[in-house]
Amino acid sequence: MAQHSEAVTAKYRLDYQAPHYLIDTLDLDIQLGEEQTHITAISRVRRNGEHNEPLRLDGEALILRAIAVDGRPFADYREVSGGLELSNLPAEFVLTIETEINPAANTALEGLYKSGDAFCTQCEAEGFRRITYYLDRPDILTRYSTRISADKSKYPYLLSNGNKVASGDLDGGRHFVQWQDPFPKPSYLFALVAGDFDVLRDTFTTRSGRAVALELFVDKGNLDRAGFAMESLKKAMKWDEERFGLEYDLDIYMIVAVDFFNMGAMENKGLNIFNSKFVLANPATATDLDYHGIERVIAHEYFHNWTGNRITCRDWFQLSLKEGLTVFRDQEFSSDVGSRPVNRINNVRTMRGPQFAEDAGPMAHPIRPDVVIEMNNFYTLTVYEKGAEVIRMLHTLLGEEKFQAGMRLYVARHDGTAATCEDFVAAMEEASATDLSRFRRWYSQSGTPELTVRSDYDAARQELRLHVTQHTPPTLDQAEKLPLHIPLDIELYGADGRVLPLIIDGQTQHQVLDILENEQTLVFEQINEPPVISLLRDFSAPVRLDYPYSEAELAFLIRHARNDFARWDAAQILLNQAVVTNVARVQRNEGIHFSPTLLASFASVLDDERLEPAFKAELLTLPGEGTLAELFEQADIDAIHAVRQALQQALAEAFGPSLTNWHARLKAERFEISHAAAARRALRNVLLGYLAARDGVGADSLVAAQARESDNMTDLLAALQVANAFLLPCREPLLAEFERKWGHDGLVLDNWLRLIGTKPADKVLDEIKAAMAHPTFSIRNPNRVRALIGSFAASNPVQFHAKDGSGYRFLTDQLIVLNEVNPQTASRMITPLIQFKRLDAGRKALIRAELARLAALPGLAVDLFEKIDKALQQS
Ligand code: B3K
Ligand code: ZN
Repeated sequence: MAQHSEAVTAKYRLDYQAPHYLIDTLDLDIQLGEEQTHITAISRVRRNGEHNEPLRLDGEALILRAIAVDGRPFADYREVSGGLELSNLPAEFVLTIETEINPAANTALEGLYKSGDAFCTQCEAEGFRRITYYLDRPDILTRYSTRISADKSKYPYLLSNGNKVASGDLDGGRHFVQWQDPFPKPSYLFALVAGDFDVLRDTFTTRSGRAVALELFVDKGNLDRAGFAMESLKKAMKWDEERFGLEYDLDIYMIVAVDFFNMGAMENKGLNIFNSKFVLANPATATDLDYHGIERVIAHEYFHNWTGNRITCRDWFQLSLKEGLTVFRDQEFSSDVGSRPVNRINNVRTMRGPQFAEDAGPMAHPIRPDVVIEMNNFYTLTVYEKGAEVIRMLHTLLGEEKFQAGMRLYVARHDGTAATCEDFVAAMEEASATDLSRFRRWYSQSGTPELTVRSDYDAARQELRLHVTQHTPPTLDQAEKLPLHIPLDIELYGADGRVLPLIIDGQTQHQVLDILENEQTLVFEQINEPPVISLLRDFSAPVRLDYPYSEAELAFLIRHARNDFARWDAAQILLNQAVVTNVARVQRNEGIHFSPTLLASFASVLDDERLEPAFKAELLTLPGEGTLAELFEQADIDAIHAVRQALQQALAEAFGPSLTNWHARLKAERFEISHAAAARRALRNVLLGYLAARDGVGADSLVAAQARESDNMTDLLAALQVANAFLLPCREPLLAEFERKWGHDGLVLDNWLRLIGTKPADKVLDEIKAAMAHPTFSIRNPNRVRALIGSFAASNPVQFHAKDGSGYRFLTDQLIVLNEVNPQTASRMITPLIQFKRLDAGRKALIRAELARLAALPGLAVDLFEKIDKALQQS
């Protein structure tokens, strides 16, 4: 996170060069002090090949104290921008570098910093260079030995990667611990933690019979919130053995929860560091969604031990090699241990909402980017979520068995190395004997493809012809687009709901068809009635689908499709069509109107006794306003909001007495953590929203009662969300009660901050500013900032996009502060200001003025510079 005043340099994927030097071992001696931490780094360095190149080490915000080569002071170096350059070195040597840093002043939360009373690190992507001068790139694999010393009473636990090999007391009330990591690793996986914690201990026995010690470190007093994370870890370890045949490799696995963290968690070898949000939970403090997040993130970081740590990335352009694959793995885990359709639906929601918006916006990039200024800007929905969709397409094309054969080949070939995306695809291709040449374009092409399908049924020939065209609109980073290999999963239904066989050229087809060209016609034979077509089942490719479904066909699919996802998807299309039609009506000053087919379809969903409650809850959850905005070339924020509200009310009325009956049938039971119990809560809380939509005043006492009588955070928060969304009279007293009870607890208070940030009312900025003065709020804590300011910008569209520009101005003011405090958090929060393509001219002009204000900041961080620069290039 260099400042922009230091030259901004873009790096290009194709410029990759093997390192000039290699580092075999690194011995670190870290003497911790809040304002002065002293680091001695001793590395065994080896020249890589024959050359006379200098050794260029990365370093940022370091004070250099001494350099020695082979034990003698070394003078042949110079400080260059972003590091040190050492010349005239022998072919092999021992390099000793002493540096000093100030962890207490590090509010960027990158490198070594203080989180509350503890020290911790975050080195991915390029944070290690803020600890010592080093070859801070992922293809330098080194054996680490780390000696940490600190005040013993304040920091009784001193942790690092690998195994503890020595410890002891020192003079002056200090002590030390020495760690040895047997696995060579890149610097981004280095970790250190020092502090006083409560520890939850357990063990896991691997399938080959090795006992692994599991240790979970939490702030004192939080042990009662650690159990679920530990159970999730053991579940993930077992699942990875069973489904992927991958076993843990060290004798100890540690997780530390900290309050100040820029993202979710970090997979450092043997010592994961977690945002406490993804560890701490008990029924009184965490919602079902929080529990799900913990299970998922704990698993994700664990899965990185193989896909990320044992096999890492050659360079950062290959980030999706570990992230896309690991997200795919965590999605499969969640689906195997929970509901597959519900997980798929939520992953697809992320794709169609924020990922499609990113892919259409100024930061559009392929899952393997070609050019990067600030690497931290590329931990994106595209690299992670679309990256996982690309892996999923491989899985769909090859099937589980061949996919796993590909995984085995990939691991066998690349274990212990830094690999590329191409290495992964090549292993999949070879192990499955499948031609993936065109498929590879998913790695190099950005933007969301549009798949247009038109059908014609020929009764005389008993043929159904599907005309399929694909087209990827140009993106800011790439004008020309090529046809991709798109797996299209389809099913055909007869009028009675029967599945019709797919026969092409006399051959029965598998239901996943290969679309490879810009235009293709598929001819299905022996079709003796005009069928209903279920297209892109399970979202078999990350594309936008254009097919002119009639309402009757969609109603049919909601009822008859065999696949739950397809039923949900048909319901979404039906809703989307209604929203698009009605937004146009509002713009023509005509009344909003929903068709009887739509209303009846949803009414029968509610009444359907066979539907799983969790799935029913998803079917009845309306798409968010951000996702709806993606349906329009130009999105009318206010009209979309009005139509969505009217839709919820119309559905609530269409449900008739069933709504109250179902709500009553699902009445609250004693809290239990299980998927079945969470499903009932989810459905009941969706219905509570409809009850408020139908009759706000009437629902007020029901909502207040639920809030006051609930024995768990899920039901309490659901009631508060309804009170907030419909501005019910009980909103104010309930929020005040919540603050009185939880005001001291940042993680729980985040829910309160989010309610304020998303309050759909004109004076919301006053309330947000008041909340910023709450003693538990701190601009230095990314969780607090995201909960209050981030939720306003991302999830309060009408207020954020207020026509007077007040929302834009407020966010910009906060970004100016965050630019100094924490550029990574600033850069994540700027998203709603740079994705303005779908807005009207007036709002665009207001946003441009704010971006210009930011661009002119002295000391603008490169993180923000990169995004603003691109945003201003949009038309
Ligand atoms: N690998 C980390 C993310 C690091 C982000 C650096 N800005 C967490 C994860 O994806 O598992
Ligand atoms: Zn990850």
